[in-house]
Amino acid sequence: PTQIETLVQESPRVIHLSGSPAPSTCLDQFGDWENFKFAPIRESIVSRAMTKRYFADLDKYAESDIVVVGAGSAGLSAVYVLAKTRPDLKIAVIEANVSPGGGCWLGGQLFSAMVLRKPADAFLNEIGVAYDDEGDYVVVKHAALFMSTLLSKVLNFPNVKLFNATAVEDLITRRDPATGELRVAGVVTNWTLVTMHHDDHSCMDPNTINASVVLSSSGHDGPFGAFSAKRAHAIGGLPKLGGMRGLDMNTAEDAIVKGTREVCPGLVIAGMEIAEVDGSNRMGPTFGAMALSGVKAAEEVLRVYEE
Ligand code: AHZ
Repeated sequence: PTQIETLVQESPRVIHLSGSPAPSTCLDQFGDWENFKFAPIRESIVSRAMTKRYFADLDKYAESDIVVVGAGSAGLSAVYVLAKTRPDLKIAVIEANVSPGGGCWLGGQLFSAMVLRKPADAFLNEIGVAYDDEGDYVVVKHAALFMSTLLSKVLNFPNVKLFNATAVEDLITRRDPATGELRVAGVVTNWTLVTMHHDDHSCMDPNTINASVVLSSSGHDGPFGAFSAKRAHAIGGLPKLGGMRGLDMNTAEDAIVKGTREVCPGLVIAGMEIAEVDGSNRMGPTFGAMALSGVKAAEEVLRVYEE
């Protein structure tokens, strides 16, 4: 049997259907629905429960060790490795969309399954996602299973804060007075809806986060994508942009992982954003390179951080 078939055969529900005792669930704590009542609440308590934590996080993460731009598959894979390896580092993740996860909630053409070429199966084993082993590649039954598992791990780390609905709209930079070299030293952020309306509203000042290293994984070019690559190029931190090329699965995935690196001092780029920098191909609906670009990016970020 495949791994998934084995899991299904061993699942408690199947054992229950075949006559064994039902597994214990939270259902055991309910049952008297006639007398059911929630604990009391006042509306202001709910507001304060959210806002005091959010503002404490804004205060805490204004000085971060690492800022990650974009909570897609590459960025979150990197955050997983970083947060697990270095629980002492503060990692702020900035995601423009309301929902984190980027472009990998579904497989190609909105089909469910997610394909990852080997050796990316090692990352699935690490985060505990089951798959069918098809030889040179593996298949997760639903891409959302991969993303939701990864998100649940990442969000459980105490040293990670996800600021979603928040766009990075500029880079903080320093120029070395002696060499003239540009160094990325953090990010400028704003609510995404504000960022989208700078042209028709005035005086909407941004926020800032200082960091030792910025990891950008904002995806391929689009209304928001490839943000840091394009901005670094515009301000002289990157000599040229290659522009993402057409689809070629075989070459694209190796190129993305190999190309994942510090592209200018203080700025590491991972995932499809690196295709914009290097002029490498896209790969379409196969996700091994995103996971392993994230793993390599974590290594690069720590190398830069420790310099
Ligand atoms: O919302 C974006 C997405 O969730 C977010 N993002 C982009 N610009 C941002 C900004 N500030 C904050 N300025 C920003 N967030 O970055 C995330 C990128 O996720 P993604 O899944 O698009 O990128 P990835 O490189 O992790 O994975 C790309 C996977 C591929 S390959 C491919 C193809 O070959 O056609 N298409 C996709 C989606």
